[in-house]
Amino acid sequence: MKSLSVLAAVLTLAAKGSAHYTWPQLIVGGSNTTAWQYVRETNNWQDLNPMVDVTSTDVRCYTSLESGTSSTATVAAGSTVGFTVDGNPSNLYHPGVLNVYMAKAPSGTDVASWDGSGSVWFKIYEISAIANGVTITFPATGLSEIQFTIPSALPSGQYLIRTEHIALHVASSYGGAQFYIACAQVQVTNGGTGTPGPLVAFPGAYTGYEPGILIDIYYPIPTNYTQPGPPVWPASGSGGAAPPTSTITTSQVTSTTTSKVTSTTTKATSTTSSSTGSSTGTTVPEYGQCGGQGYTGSTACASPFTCKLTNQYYSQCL
Ligand SMILES: [Cu+2]
Repeated sequence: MKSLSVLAAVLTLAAKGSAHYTWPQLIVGGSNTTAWQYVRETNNWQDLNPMVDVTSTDVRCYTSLESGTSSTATVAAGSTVGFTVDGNPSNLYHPGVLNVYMAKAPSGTDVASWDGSGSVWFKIYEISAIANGVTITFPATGLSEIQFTIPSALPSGQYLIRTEHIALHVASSYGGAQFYIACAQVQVTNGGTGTPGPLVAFPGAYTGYEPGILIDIYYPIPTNYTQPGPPVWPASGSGGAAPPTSTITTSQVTSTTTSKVTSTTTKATSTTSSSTGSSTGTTVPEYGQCGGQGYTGSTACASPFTCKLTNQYYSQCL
């Protein structure tokens, strides 16, 4: 009972969410650009809070309280770009899924003065969930940046690139899914002759009732997952790098096969130790992630903090 009440308290804190994240930096040519230089400053640039109303215009770029413009970066079709995650901690620590969309500014319209309205958005990249009938895992969890390819078939021109992480930890009631959104402005050069699609509008693409948005990811554990939004363009998937599914090891899956949220309190150590620690030489600062299913970073907290379990997907240095 004691462990259950402690866990409930932790989950309540997590749901209130004093710490979330944003996408301030566009990554161009492998380098991080200045925060909010090419990414439109979002409403949550200071408080980091998510957008939760998919019927709001803010589901587009989340800029209603800001200027909604930035500088425009030049990127070549076929090149790799990305976004960094900033927050407390600076990674996608909530379990959830990721989509990246683009939209072409109408000819004659400077993308810096374009709001992205209309059925103009197509998806170029996604990191979905993996449900195998026993467990569900979220490979995007814990990423401190994402990188993806501008499709080489994309025609040259000015575009918005919209990234969204849909956090699903409290998504079992309508409006519970948390959208972490940002839009960057780019000028695509050396483009191709493709016709991107299917096209969707924001708002419009989501009702909030999609099975991948209105979902209890904990119990009963979903046996399948449907990624929100249209399929990735181009259909071959050549437009995006493969999702980091290879980081899900057999031992991690095995270690969670019997888990329910209410029974994982004593499993923090086994879950984190089964992660493939890629940076075990470093210590994690206060509030940083130190464990969880799919997490591959350091599990050692900086003194005097210790690694505390939030849920099967997230342990934090406190
Ligand atoms: Cu949060």
